[in-house]
Amino acid sequence: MRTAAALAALLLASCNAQTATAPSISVDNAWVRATLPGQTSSAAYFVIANAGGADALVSVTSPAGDASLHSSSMEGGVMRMRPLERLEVPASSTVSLSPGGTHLMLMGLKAPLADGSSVPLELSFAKSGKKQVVATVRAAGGESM
Ligand SMILES: [Cu+2]
Repeated sequence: MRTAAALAALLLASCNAQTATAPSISVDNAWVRATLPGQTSSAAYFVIANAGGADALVSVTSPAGDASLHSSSMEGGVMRMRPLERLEVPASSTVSLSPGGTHLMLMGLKAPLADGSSVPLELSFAKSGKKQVVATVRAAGGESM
């Protein structure tokens, strides 16, 4: 119930924020966690900066595997991940995907992701259209996704 209420508030906020100003989106610091032997999923992180009007990230695809947006939250001391249908990017804001928070899940990886290699991502925004991003693969500690 709390989630539904929060989502409703978010949708309302994004409607109110809608103006004639076009969004101005840039995506930086994209990286993907390197896989451990036998691991077929990973997560990608990046920072979306918006210097214009409100937009939303609606989907992501990658040739590396099946990409989907997830949110993470602590519930009773357990980290839970949930699929996210869209990620709102409010006007004049910066939205960060980072370990322990919102992330891009990569499942069914076709090949292991080695430290130093790169993974292409195609981000689709509701208003700004598609953006190509290259994420660097980094070996990172055992923190949660
Ligand atoms: Cu996830």
